[in-house]
Amino acid sequence: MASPILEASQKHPKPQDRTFAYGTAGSDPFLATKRCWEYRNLLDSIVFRVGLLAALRSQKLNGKTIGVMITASHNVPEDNGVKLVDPMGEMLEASWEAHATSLANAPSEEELMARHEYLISSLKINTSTPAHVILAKDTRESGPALVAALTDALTSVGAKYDDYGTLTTPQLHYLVRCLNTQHPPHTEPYGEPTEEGYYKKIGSAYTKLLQGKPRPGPITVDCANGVGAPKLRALAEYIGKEIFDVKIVNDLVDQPSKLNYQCGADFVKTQQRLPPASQASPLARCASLDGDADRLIYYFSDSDGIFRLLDGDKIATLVASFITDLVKSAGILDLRVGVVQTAYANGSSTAYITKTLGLPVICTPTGVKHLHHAATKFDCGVYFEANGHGTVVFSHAAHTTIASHSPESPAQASALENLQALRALINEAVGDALSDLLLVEVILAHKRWGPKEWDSTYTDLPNRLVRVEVKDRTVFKTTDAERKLVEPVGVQEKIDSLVGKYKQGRAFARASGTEDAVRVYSEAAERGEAEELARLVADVVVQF
Ligand code: 16G
Ligand code: MG
Repeated sequence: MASPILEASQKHPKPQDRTFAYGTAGSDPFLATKRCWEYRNLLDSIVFRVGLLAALRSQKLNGKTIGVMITASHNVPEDNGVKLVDPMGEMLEASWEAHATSLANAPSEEELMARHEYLISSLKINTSTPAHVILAKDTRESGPALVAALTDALTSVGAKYDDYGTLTTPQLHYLVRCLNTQHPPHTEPYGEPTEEGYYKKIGSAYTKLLQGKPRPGPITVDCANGVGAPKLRALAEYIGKEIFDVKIVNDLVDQPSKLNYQCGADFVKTQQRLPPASQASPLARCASLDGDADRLIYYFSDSDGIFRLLDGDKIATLVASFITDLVKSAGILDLRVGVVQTAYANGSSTAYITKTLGLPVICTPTGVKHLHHAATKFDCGVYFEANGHGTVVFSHAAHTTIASHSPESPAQASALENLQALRALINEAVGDALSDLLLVEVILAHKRWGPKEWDSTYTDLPNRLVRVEVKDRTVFKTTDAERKLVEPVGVQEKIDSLVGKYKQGRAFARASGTEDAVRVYSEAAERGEAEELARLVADVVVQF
């Protein structure tokens, strides 16, 4: 009798002549994102095979719950992709990315069976351990068919699964962590493992943190016509309009072709302008989420109607300064607060963190998993990519201190209570646009700042990002957190000599992890110079 896995996998054949990679170049943990007209061919087999891997991962970890999210984030509506979530709500352990790639690329069903067997034996997996997987998808049209491929795989290996329907990516991360931390004393419970529990946890923390503070004025949030729209609405209903007066724009989830179209965090960050639907008055706070609500960008129009972006760097500095103040005010002396950034962080933000806030900064390669990992080196590690993905992670020592510190004055007691509520508000598992939105709103209320005061903490250096098409991007090899090229030999010297000609000049080139191109970033004291520098570096890069 044919094995159930073999039978099921025959319904999801891999297209020949394609090679897939999980977590390429340390960037997106999408196995592949592809156009709709061919998605059935491309992603169907991948998602099926990711299902097999998710079950193995759960079994390897003694039946812990693993998450699978079907989404292509900020990408065009026709794309789709898949991400795996590890038990504490973090991204799949790096060493397993190769296993995902191996299964996804098995050229035939027989080879797939062989590779599956090989993983079982080499990883010493006990296949009689019950596997548990939870899954969700964003609002894309291709989602339901991909969920069917996934559940076919899970059924074929006898894994138990729960389909949570449509969720934001961070909500799925939250649920995975809740489900795996339900049994104290060995783990600290993260929250109630339901969507409602998510709103309750962050909504009540927000309400608590706003007690006695000025009521934040209205905020306009562009939800990229994606899953963030209904979920933000549910959260806002839970909190109540008196203290969370949110106007939701770009919420057309029933029109899938509108997803991320002329809206969303990526649009605003790259175009540096308001999404057409967000017509807010001067100095009014606006924010944008991306298609799966794990990125957040703020912005506003100043009194002259000029667009001002408050990106991930501005969010990181705001959060780091607030936490530092709270820790001090609570009378806690021994918690190390630090910030993690990538090479894309504006030089002014890095200078502000080190010189004005007096905090350490770590720079890592692009890709959330690198930042997250580095942030765990601090007691309170604040990490954000300039594109708006980020959160704060607290060490075990920080948890214990915040939970058990004895305040010596009413002021210390109140700061400590705020720190405790802040921990509930922050989704430590992963960058979460909804939780980050509430976090920023709380901090602005505490500081009694509008967007203008926030913006004026430091001035971004003019910068430019260009995408350069090259023959083979894999020849570009970097070091020093992607800030320097080691190959092709000699290119870095050329970049250095160009950079040296500009006041406050800085530039780097790195191969994209998600697109077939090299990205060039530049900064300089004047806008025209930053643009010229980017162009000249691009001219060097394009020759390869
Ligand atoms: C992905 C990454 C993001 C990174 C971007 C860089 C995750 C969840 N997302 O979107 O962090 O900034 O890729 O793309 O890791 P690039 O390599 O094409 O420049
Ligand atoms: Mg995203």
